[in-house]
Amino acid sequence: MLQSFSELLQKAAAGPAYRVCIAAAEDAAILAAAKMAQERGIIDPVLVGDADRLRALCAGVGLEGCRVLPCQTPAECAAVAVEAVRRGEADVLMKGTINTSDYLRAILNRERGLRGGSLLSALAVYEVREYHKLIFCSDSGMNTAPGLEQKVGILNNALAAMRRLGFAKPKVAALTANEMVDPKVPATVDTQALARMAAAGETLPCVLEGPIAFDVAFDRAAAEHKHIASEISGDVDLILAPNIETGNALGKSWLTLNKAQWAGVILGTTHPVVLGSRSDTAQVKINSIALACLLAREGERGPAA
Ligand code: COD
Repeated sequence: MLQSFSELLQKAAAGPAYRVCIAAAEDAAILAAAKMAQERGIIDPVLVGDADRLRALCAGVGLEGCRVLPCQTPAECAAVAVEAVRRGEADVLMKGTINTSDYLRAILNRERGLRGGSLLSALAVYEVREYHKLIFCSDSGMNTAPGLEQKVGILNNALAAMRRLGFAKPKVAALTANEMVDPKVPATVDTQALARMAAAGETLPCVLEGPIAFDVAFDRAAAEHKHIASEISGDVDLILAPNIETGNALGKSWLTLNKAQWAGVILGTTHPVVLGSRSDTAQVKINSIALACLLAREGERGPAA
């Protein structure tokens, strides 16, 4: 079971170098991350963007020997990078200095995208100092207001990815504002349905509780105080967010106020896809690259038993 980002980087470095195609790569932090990942033997970067600017920026960070695919606009960069992955000229797609929605639209393109035939979803992983293990969270980056069917897809995508990382039966908090099922609060009805489906074995294996509020999910004393019997309280692996705002704000609060680290990927695609934020540090970008590469490698080994 993956415990930390340092372990993630070690594991990714122990495997083959993947050709990572970066859409709109003209950014010093991205190229610094690409160089770090190249030096560790994790990736062989392919850069998409303005060739002159890329050459100057690569010289600035000491990144050498990369293939460059010249492009001008961010939308063009996304399309060219996706096409390079589709043609087998790269193994992994990575977001550069491009708006997330534009990047996702290139991936979702029916004829020329990387759709895998089912729901695509974003998975984020956080290393928060005050918590004893990694926290996975989905979906805080792609599906904005998922209904029950989409939530099942988001859950199964996350569980399949976590399985590849050694989590056989993750503890899942299907997050809401409290523990009461109330028809006027649709998220509580959805989480109750999800808990029933998980208990009946209708999802990939997990221990899912919901509706459950954040304090009960992460603080056993809060659960005891509220007289809530919980198998997951204080030991959650995965947060299933009711909507994009909740997951996104939760993650960003850890990053800004707790100096947490994170990694982000898109799941359900035909090829591994890195999803990060333009404001991420080089260290965070390399975490995301390593996560996508490790998931790719474990996926090539076939589904976990
Ligand atoms: N999985 C599979 N197919 C999908 C998905 C999905 N998650 N989302 C949309 N589709 C398909 C639809 O079925 C349809 O065929 C086509 O794609 C277009 O669907 P729309 O019209 O709903 O999609 P768009 O293009 O308007 O928006 C899709 C985005 C993913 C771009 C949009 O939902 C979005 O911007 N999401 C939030 C991104 C974001 O801001 N993240 C936070 C910052 S990290």
